[in-house]
Amino acid sequence: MKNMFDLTGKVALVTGASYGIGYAIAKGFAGAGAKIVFNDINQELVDKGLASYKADGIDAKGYVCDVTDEAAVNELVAKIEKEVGVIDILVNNAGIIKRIPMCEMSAEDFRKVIDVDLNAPFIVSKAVIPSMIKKGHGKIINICSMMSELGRETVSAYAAAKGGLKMLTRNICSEYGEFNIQCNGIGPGYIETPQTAPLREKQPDGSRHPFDQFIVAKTPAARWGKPEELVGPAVFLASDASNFVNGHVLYVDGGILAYIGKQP
Ligand code: NAP
Ligand code: GCO
Repeated sequence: MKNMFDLTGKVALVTGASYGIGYAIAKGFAGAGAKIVFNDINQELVDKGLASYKADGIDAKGYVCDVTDEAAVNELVAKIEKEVGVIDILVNNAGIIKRIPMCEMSAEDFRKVIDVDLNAPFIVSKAVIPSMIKKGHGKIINICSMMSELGRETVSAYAAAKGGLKMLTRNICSEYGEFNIQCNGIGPGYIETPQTAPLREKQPDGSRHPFDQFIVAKTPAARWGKPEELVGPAVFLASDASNFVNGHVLYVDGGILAYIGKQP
């Protein structure tokens, strides 16, 4: 069983992995034996990530790269292949969210979210697939969302992107499965990271944020998830244990998608 989940000898690129979900997944991959490579949008974040990986005893390599810049991504992949090796596992994790009511959102802001959360996974996947085909195997994991399935107020761009990312996942599966490339998604529920910090802020009177209370009532586990709880599913989808799993989105949500919500 252990060999089935072993990532020894594999090169894993996790985008936007200086902290948050990407960092937790990369740390978990390292624990399973993978060589970790990550990028982030600026040197300060890359340095912050490198310090964290080092403190955790992980010899990661970090690069500055904006995942929406196709030329920069192609240069990044070529540099990784030269300095580390062919990428065996790609996690399209980098992402942003803008919480703005749709009719107040500018088209520019809408496009920015689509660019990072949907166009970038296309760009990075397109950059790594040719070498995966030559090598005879590859794993691509797209970090989707509850919003790949559900909408809510103020997240129109994010939901459109994450819904598209679910279908991009299925299409990469369809187009490249014959080359022994498995492309799956992970759909985290509500996870405690900087991205969701505004939704969990204590109120001036010390009470919990209304959205925090709402999510706890909507989640059978009655709590937010932790980034570390995505590691097991990610290692599964990155390992030989999932060689016949393709085009699937694995929701790691404490049961939200199965539950109507606790009666007030
Ligand atoms: P996060 O804390 O905001 O981290 C996202 C990372 O991506 C940051 O390091 C960010 O750098 C980086 N990034 C953003 N734009 C980038 C770009 N253009 N190029 C390179 N790196 C870029 O987010 P998170 O909560 O860890 O979420 C990670 C992924 O999980 C995202 O795709 C998110 O949509 C998804 N997700 C999160 C949750 C949740 O509850 N937290 C649930 C479901 C899905 P900066 O600091 O410069 O922005
Ligand atoms: C929001 C949250 C969510 C989470 C995640 C849920 O504003 O609703 O940010 O979108 O980030 O995507 O799966």
